[in-house]
Amino acid sequence: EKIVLATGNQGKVREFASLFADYGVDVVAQKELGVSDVPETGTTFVENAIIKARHAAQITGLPAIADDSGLVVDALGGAPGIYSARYAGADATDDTNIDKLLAALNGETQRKAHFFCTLVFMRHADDPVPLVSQGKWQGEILTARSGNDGFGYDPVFHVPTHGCTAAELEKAEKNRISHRGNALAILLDNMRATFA
Ligand code: ITT
Repeated sequence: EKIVLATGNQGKVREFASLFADYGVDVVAQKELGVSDVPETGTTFVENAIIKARHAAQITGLPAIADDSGLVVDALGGAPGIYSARYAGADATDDTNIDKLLAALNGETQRKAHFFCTLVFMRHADDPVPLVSQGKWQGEILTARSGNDGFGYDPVFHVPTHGCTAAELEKAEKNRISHRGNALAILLDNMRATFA
C-alpha cells in the first residue's frame, strides 16, 4: 500500500526517495497529493512530527510518515533545534539560516553539534498508536561553508568520522550514517515488527 511522505522540504524528499527505493517501500511526497504545509505548533520534535503526519493522513486518507528534524548546537544551548528551518525568520532560506548560525558562533571554540531526526508513522489520522523513531548524528560546525550536496546546514556540518562536511558526502553515504537514515532504519523495523 502507498504511504504519503508528510514533508514539503525538497531536500528531505530527495533523501527519502532513494532510501525508500532501497527498502522497496511505495512512498509519495505530500505535494503530489495536494497536501500543503501545516503550522508546526508543537514544542518538541515528536509533537511536530505527529502534527505533520496526522495532517497528511487526514487529507489523503493514506498512512503517513513525517520527519521533524533539526540542528542542535551545544554552545547555543541546543538552538536552533526545532526552529532550525526558520532560524533566520519567517522567510529564511538555507543560506540565511547558515549566515545566522555562523554569526551566532563567531569567536566560539566549542563547536560541537548534532542533527536530530524524529520520524512518525501513522496508519490513519486517528491512529492512537503512532510509531516513533529517532536518530542522531554528531558533528562540528565549521567557520565557513564547504560542499554543494545535501541541503539545510550540510555545508557547515563537519563529519569527524569522514573528514568532510555533510555537503561533501556521497548521497548514499549520507543516508547510511545520518540522523535520518538511522531513524528510518529503526522505523521500518518497528513497522515490520508491529504490523507484519
Ligand atoms: P517539513 O516540515 O515540511 O518536513 P521543514 O524544513 O520545515 O520541512 P523541519 O521543521 O523538520 O522541516 O526543519 C528541519 C530543518 O533542520 C531543515 O529545514 C534544515 O534546516 C535542518 N535539517 C534537518 N535535517 C537536515 C540535514 O540532513 N541536513 C541539513 N540540515 C538539516
